[in-house]
Amino acid sequence: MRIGIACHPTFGGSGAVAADLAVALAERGHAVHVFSYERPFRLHGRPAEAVHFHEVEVSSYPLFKYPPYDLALAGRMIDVASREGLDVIHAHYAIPHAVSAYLAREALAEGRRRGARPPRVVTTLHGTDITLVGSETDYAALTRFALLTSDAVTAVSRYLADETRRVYDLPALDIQVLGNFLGDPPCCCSEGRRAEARERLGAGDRAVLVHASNFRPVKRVADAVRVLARVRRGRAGGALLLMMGEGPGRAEAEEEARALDVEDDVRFLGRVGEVSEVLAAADLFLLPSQYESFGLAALEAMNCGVPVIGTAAGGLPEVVEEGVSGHLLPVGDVDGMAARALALISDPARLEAFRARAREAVARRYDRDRAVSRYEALYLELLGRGLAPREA
Ligand code: GMT
Repeated sequence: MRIGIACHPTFGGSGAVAADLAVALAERGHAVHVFSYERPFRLHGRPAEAVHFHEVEVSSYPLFKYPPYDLALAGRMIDVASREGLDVIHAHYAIPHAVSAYLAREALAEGRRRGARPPRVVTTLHGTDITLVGSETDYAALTRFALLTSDAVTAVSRYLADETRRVYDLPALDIQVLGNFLGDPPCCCSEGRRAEARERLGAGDRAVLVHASNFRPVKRVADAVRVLARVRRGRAGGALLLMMGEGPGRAEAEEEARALDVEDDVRFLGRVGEVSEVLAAADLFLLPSQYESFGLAALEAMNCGVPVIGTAAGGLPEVVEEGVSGHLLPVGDVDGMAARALALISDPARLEAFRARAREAVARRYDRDRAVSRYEALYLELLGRGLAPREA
């Protein structure tokens, strides 16, 4: 198949999943074209011929105070589809990708008279494209339209599928739940790797807690600092919190660390290209989010055998099993999170059991090959189905 994938290129789960899917599909022999305004970070270091990357350039004509990226993206899709004959355009994160893909498909449908077949549009919802950006702004009507006119819609969790139907009042909308997966995840579980990482990161005797996110308000990063302060107080050897990522919540988290007098035990590492190099040192992963549609960061931690202390919100309970691969507490319950964390790290046998079960859950439920096959099957089904009902 000839597959186009549109995604946000920045650090973040949707771009990571889209790029990993692109690589996996290319490995299976498909011609894969990725569209974005810059090369997604997960494609860095991949040979250019493995996945064709198309940078979307936005015209800077002086008339445009806001150059129209969405139209430029649609135009690039049309251009590539006209030359390469795309079978499918897969939009990751509804805004603006699903709308641009719709425009491209409609424009290309015009070319059918000359024998070309317009691509099928698959939209994958990742979370805030529905729960925040899509539903609470002027984008809502267009997001709803994009959902209705996509040839297939997928969501990364049951929670997100249900939430989409509820928010947009589309109770019968067909949404396939296709969970995320990890692209060629490195192994970070050996004792040697753990000792090396703890030494490199200066952990000493301290328990190591790790957080990774884009530090947006929904992540509640200051709660991670509050949990660290409580764990540190409750444990003789102390505790260290390693914060990976950047974003608007960083200043608040730094302020909280100062206010709680734990600055020496909270380290902000900024964006980290290979998170497993930090996760290798971790005892626990903290994800105190307001909600997560899925929580790819939790999956990465579990893959490294790091149990998750998080919130029972959104789709996170579909990924982290309470009492098995971690503990999920009510949003904001930092005392509860700290108590669970302390109980786990002070019981090495129990911690080890959680570690093993976290790794096992990733291998059993989030297998890369199986996840990629499900997307592949969806594309094939759409192509075999003939024209979408709307066009029949
Ligand atoms: O919306 C965001 O904060 C970013 C978005 C992304 O692009 O990383 O995250 C969402 O998609 C991820 C990949 O499917 C999920 O793992 C995250 O849970 C989800 N974020 C939220 O729901 C807050």
